[in-house]
Amino acid sequence: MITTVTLNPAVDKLYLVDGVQEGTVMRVQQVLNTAGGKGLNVSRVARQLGEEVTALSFAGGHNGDFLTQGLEQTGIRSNFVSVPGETRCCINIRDIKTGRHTEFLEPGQPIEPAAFDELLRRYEAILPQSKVVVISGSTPKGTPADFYGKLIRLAKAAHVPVILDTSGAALKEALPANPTMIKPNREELAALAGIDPEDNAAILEAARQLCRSGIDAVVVSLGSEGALYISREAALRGIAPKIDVQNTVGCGDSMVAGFAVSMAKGLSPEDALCLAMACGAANAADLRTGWADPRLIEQYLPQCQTERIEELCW
Ligand code: TA6
Repeated sequence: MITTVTLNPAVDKLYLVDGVQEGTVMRVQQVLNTAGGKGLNVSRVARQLGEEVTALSFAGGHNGDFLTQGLEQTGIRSNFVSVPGETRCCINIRDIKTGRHTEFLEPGQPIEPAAFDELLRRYEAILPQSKVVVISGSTPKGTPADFYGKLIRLAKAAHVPVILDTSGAALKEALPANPTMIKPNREELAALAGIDPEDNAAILEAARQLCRSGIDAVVVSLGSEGALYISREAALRGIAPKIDVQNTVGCGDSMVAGFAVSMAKGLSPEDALCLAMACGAANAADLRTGWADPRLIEQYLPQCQTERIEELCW
């Protein structure tokens, strides 16, 4: 079983708008609501890949009910701590004319200490049945300092590998706990390391430095350019298939799901990177957020390639 932790879940709202014009009134052509926040997207795609998944999270109000019901319909075990207030919404506007996406991410309601204690209790209870833990997304107000660090240390003490996908202060604070894998995108890694996001050599070196400091693997997602997989043993560049992009939101989460399933199955770094890219491509080819149709994954998998990289050639 894969266990996901989402401290800041959301109802993801996708708005399709025919020509976004700032400062005007616009009619939305179509709305798609999905159970979201990064970890819930990971949960859905890991389930689509055939894994048993338990999603640990917080749920409040009508939005919280929408999340738990939405997940259960897809066969994911939702283990949500009830909290007062309303779970947040995140809005993703796709301009039909340009294909560009604009996102508005609400901060999420503050969470009380007792709810964190309850989530921790449930986490410790399901850890022994977990093959992999995935911790994803931003942290809501009220998150105890080093909460991600604590989750990582508990998993590692139980010999369960942990993937951490977060950014900013939450990422920086959790790094000393040495998650098994992290998956920053180019900008997130550059912000962490204080480097230019366009400087490929610096990106590579920053990923290598993180591996030297104790993280087993650093995956840098590069959008349509694919991804890098850096560990102490391997430095790989993944080349993603060319597709007709419908929705870029949730591609990183879909990649994380691919890696989580690969870890659970013990796949090689090359195969894991290909599966992750195929999941990301399947998400991008679909309007739904955090949705990777297994038929598309199968179609894209043979089109994914990896190559070993040397410092000078990337
Ligand atoms: O990765 C996409 C996404 O998961 C959206 O579904 C949206 O809910 C958002 O990211 C949340 O990100 P955050 O970092 O605030 O947890």
